[in-house]
Parts: sequence; structure tokens; C-alpha cells
Amino acid sequence: QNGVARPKGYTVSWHYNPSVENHHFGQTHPMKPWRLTLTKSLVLSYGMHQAMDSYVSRAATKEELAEFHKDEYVDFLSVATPQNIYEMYPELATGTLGYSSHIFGVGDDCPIFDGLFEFCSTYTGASIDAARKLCAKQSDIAINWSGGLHHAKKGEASGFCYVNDIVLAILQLLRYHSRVLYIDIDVHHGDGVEQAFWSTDRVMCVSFHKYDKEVFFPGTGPLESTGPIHPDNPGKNYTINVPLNDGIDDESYDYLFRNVIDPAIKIFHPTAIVLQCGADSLGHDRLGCFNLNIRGHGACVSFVKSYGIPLLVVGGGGYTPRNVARAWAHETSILIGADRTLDPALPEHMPHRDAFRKEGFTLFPNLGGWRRENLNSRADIEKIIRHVREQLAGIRG
Ligand code: V1P
Ligand code: CA
Ligand code: ZN
Repeated sequence: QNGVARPKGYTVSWHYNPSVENHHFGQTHPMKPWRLTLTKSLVLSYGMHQAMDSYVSRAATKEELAEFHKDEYVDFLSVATPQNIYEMYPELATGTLGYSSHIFGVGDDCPIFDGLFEFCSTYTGASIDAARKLCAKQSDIAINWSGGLHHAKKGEASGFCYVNDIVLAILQLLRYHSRVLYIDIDVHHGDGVEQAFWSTDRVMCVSFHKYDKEVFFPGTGPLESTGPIHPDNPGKNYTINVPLNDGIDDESYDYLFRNVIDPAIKIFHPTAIVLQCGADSLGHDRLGCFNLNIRGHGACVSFVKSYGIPLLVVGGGGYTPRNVARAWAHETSILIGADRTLDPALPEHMPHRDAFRKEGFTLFPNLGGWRRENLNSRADIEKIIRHVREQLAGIRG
């Protein structure tokens, strides 16, 4: 505790505004900003802030949001409240539209709650600030655990995501960087980011996710979905999808991750990388179905970091708050180079320590081997690796 040294030779910045903690999607909604409170508590109690430049991020402006999103959607987000939404759109009140509506995606997944616009502009401001720090070379690794909301579309909310902070951050990076690699280890498909950069060869999008077209949200991202098919479209082959079955464990995930990401980096030569670290790919997640441990999830972060390419790290999903906090605290320690020296026993004195009681006060509880068996065979994994290699061969020259 309090013994975390600054990394030698590179700069890490942490972008955060605690006002995101004050917003709530609703009592029964699985997205809990509380996970960010717990993450902050661990990062500060371990003294990891001493190894980073900390920035209290500002809210993104409407003009900044409109660099990707439609003006009418940004206007809608900026005025909608739980009080006026039914006056503006009586269809929502009658329930005739069902679970998710055509009214800018508002519904059970993406409710209108108090302070929605402040929440969206704050998590987005942090991702934009983080990207600008990388562009200015004032930072080598920039972190925003409150961002990573990969499903938001140009003109509508989707899957708990209203503003796509990742797309907006990548647009900032593209001002200074010729090629950006986007990697997404959230258990869900990164469809919003994929869609935004579908037709360009300046952004390569790679998502690992559970895929079951009819059953698992959002139902997109099969292996064959690799970009536009027309040979003249520059985006052809610049999208990589890694569809998985339930129960994947640390060992297979690590093997697959290395064998997809290494060739992608060697062929694409990104000048910046954005890593979305959705923690719903951990075992025991309320919505997820994988068997990853905190160390297995973190191994992806270590591997990406090892290339020494300017790196933006964002959060994403994660629905068992205490494990989300454990994962993101551990990953912060990896990014500042303190993972080997951090005590796995949680600090004796820290706010909300009791939230970690259930698994014992450790950073690394056993999250693998729960109710799901690994339904990804060795042959499934090898098939994916072969497909990706053949796909990447198609973008050379
Ligand atoms: O399955 C659906 C929709 C509803 N159907 C008509 C399809 N929605 C999912 C959304 C998951 C979003 C994940 C976001 C992220 O990738 C990035 C932040 O992690 C859903 C689920 C589920 N089990 O998949 N919504 C809900 N559960 C939900 C449950 C209770 C209250 C509100 C929403
Ligand atoms: Ca994913
Ligand atoms: Zn997710």
C-alpha cells in the first residue's frame, strides 16, 4: 500500500469524473455505476494513482458528440427527462412499442433516467480527453474505466449505450494517427464501433464475443462478417469477428487472443490501439457466460501493452460490480507495471471493503469452473485462427 512507483520510461494517464457515480439506470437494471465507485476505491487504496497522471475529465459538448451522432439524436438526449419523455412520445407510455422502441432506441435496455445527458457527456468527455492526451504524446497509455459503451449507433441508443465514446475517441486518434486497431474483449459484440468504421481501412475492428444469433444480444458478429464484400471497398477484410460459445476458459482465450491479435498487429501496423475491457467476459458475471478469471482477462491487457504502441484503455460491460472492480484495478496495475508487486490481499483500510467479503478479501477469487462447461472445442479455436489468418492474407498488397 502506498508503495506504487511511477513506471519508468512511459506515462500513464487516468481520466475520470466521479460524477458518473451519481447516475442510476433504475433499481432492476443490471448496469450499476457502483462498479466505478468500487474500482476507484481499489485503485486509490492500493496507491496506484501515484503512478499515473490523474485528470478530472470534463463533459463533452454537444458539438463534440455530433462528430459521430446525428444532430437530432444529440438534441433528443440533451432534453429528454423521465418527466417529459411520455409527453414528447406518448407511444412509449402505452407500451405498444414493446421492449426496445424506434424512438432513438429508448426502452427497457436504455431507459431515460435523471441526469442522462450529464452521464453520457461525462463518460464521453473522458474518452475524448484520453485520446487527445495520446495524440499530444503527453501520455503513452490513457485509461477511462467509465467509457467503452460500444453498442451506441449514430442515431440511437442500444444495449445500455447512448453515446459511442469509443467511436468519438477513435475519430480524435485518426486526426494524428494513420491506423487505429480496436480490440473488444467484452462478452458482447462491439457492433456500434464495427458499424461506424465498416468501410475504412484506417481502423481495424476486432471483437471477441459470445455469438448465438437468435439468443444472445446483439446477435451480430459471425466469423464470416469481415467488412464490405465489394472488392473496391477499402474496408474489405478490416473487420475481424471471433464468435465463441459458452464457458471459454483462461487457457483457450489466451491462446486464441494471441493468435488473432499478433498477426493483426503485424499485418495492419497500427499506430494506436484502443482496447475495450468489458468485464462481463469474467466467470460469475450476471449477464455473461464465459469462465475467465481476473488474471485471464488481464492477460489480454498485458499482451496488448507489450507491443509498446500508444494505447487507449476503456471499460465497457460488467455486471457483478465487485469483480468488475477487481478486474479493472488489476488491469490498472498491469498498465502502470505494478502487477507483480501488488498484494493480492485487498488493502486493510479502504472505502466499501465489505463489498468484497463474499469471495474473501482477495483481488483474485476463483471465477472459473462455475456452472458452465467450456463448449469451445480445440477444433473450434483452430478453425477461428485459420479463418483469421486467411482473412488477413487478403489485405496485404
Ligand atoms: O437482450 C436484450 C434485448 C432485449 N431483447 C428484445 C433483446 N438486451 C440485453 C442487453 C445487453 C447489453 C450489454 C451491454 C454491454 O455490451 C456494453 C455496456 O455490456 C439485456 C440483457 C441480457 N441478459 O442480455 N438487457 C437486459 N438483460 C436487461 C435486464 C433487466 C433490465 C434491463 C435490461
Ligand atoms: Ca466483444
Ligand atoms: Zn457486454
